[in-house]
Amino acid sequence: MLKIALSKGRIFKETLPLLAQAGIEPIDDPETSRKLILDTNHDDVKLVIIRATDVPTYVEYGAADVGVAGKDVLLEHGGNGLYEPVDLQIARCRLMVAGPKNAPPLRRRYRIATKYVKTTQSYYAEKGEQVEVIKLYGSMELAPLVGLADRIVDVVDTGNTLRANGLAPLEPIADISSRLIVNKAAMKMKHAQVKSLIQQLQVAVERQKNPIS
Ligand code: PRT
Ligand code: MG
Repeated sequence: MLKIALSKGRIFKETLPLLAQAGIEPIDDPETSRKLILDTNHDDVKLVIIRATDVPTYVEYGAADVGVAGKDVLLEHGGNGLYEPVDLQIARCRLMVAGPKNAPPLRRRYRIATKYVKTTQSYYAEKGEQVEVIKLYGSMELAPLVGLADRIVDVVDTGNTLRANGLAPLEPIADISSRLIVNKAAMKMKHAQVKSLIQQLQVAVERQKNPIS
C-alpha cells in the first residue's frame, strides 16, 4: 500500500495531471466527496486529503508514505525525517515581506504578522534586524490595516490580494513551488514503489516544462 498525502485546492488540482502521467487517477473527487481517504485506479494506492500545513507531519510520522507540500510549508516545518526528491514546479509563488504602499523604512523594533513564524525569525536574524513576530493563522493582509503589525510575511502570487488592501510587496524572501516529499523509512521499505513514482513524476515535470520533446 502507498499512501499519498495531498491538500485540497491548488495543490490537488495541479498535482492531478502529474499523477495521471504516472498512471495514478483518483476515483472520487475530493472537492465534492467527504471522504478523507480516496481510492485510486490502483488497489494499492490511496490519496489522503489533509490541510496543506499538516502534510509534512503526516509524512514525517509515516502516516502517509509520500506527499506534496509547498516549499513555504516545508521551510516552516523544518524538513525533519523527510526527503524532498522532486521539485514539481507547481503552485508557484513567492514568500515576501509586504507592507503599506510607500511606507517609509522602519527604525524601531517593529512588528510582523505571519503564519511563517520560524522562517520570518530566521530571515530577520540573518539580516541582523530586531523584530517582533506575531503568529496569525490567516488573512495576514488585515494586520497592517488595523494596526496589529507594521509588515506581514506571506506568499504572493498575482499580488492582487495585497493591492486590494493597499499593500505592496517590499522584499522577496524565497521563490516557492511544491515538492514531492518522502518518508525516510518508506524510501527504504517501499523502495521499488516509491522510486518508480519519483521517476515517473520527474518525467511528468519535464514534459510539462517542454511539451514538444
Ligand atoms: O487554505 P488553507 O488555510 O487550508 O491552507 P493553505 O492556504 O496553506 O493552502 P492553499 O491550498 O491555499 O495553499 C497551498 C500552497 O499553495 C501554499 O503552501 C503555497 O506553497 C502555494 N501557493 C501558491 C499559494 C499561493 N500560490 C497563493 N497565492 N498559497 C497561498 N496563496 C494565497 C496568498 O497568500 C493570497 O492570500 O492566495 C491569496 C491570493 O494570492 P494573490 O497574490 O494571487 O492575490
Ligand atoms: Mg489558502
